[in-house]
Amino acid sequence: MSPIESLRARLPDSLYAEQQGPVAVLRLKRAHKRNALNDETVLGIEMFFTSLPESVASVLLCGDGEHFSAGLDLSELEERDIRQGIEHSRLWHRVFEKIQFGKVPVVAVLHGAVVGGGLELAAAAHVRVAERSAYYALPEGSRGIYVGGGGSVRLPRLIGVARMMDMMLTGRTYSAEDGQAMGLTTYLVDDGKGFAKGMELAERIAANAPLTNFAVMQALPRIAEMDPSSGYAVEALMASIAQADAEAKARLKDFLEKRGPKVTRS
Ligand code: 1HE
Repeated sequence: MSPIESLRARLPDSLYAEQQGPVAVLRLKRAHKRNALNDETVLGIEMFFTSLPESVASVLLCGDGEHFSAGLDLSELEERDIRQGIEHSRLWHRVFEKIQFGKVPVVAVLHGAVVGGGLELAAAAHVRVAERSAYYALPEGSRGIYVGGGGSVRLPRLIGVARMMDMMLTGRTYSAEDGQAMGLTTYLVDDGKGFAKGMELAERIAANAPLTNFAVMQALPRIAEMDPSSGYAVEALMASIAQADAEAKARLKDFLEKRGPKVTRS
């Protein structure tokens, strides 16, 4: 059994993992419940991101069926008291941190409903691709609850406090085009084309020097939160560590000896 097959065997039925070259694909596979995220699925996501085979250099996250994810499984919400509610939210924080600050970059392909906890999950990825069918909402307000999967932290950094406030207070839905215009996604493709685009990007990411991917994932978001003078200091350290790596030296040599790729227009 290959490493990805043995990982797949440990995942719940609501998730499916496969590997294409250096890219591991994690598919939400609970379309009959619109990929709603129950505890079993959230724990499975954690297992996936903490057990990635060594040969994996990037991840593609996508969903089966008509929708990326309907968010929190509302049928599990009823019985929780305050303490259990806090623990549940902290569980999501722990798991989504393992996506954002895990081992490899994650490309999320979004389509259909990307709502509530589904949008929070998407926000933990590093690159987001939307198909035109995608739409975004935070229906927590209308359900009498509040985001609990890190949405208050990640979403304002992506779309701003004002937009998130509007979404939560008025139930506003944003279209795929809106999401693209506001920077929530950085690629917008026709329906049915998201997986191929996401795979192309994930393969490109996987071909980067591992230390560069580390720096972009781990240092960039932290530097962006620092005061500028601390940020410059950490950036200088990160830059010097990255450039001292043998992989960087080999790539620079390739370019200088006319073997490396040139930057091209898209
Ligand atoms: C669900 C869920 C769910 C669907 N939990 N079971 N999220 C929401 O408030 C979104 C709720 N869902 C919807 O608004 C709609 O289902 C969709 C727009 C996503 C899709 O509509 P549609 O017509 O394709 O599907 P459906 O008929 O509404 O649902 C199909 C089944 O999925 C149905 O179950 P069935 O047994 O009757 O077939 C639905 O009950 C089930 N289903 N969504 C449980 N979310 C860490 S805090 C995060 C807080 C949140 O995420 S709050 C936002 C929750």
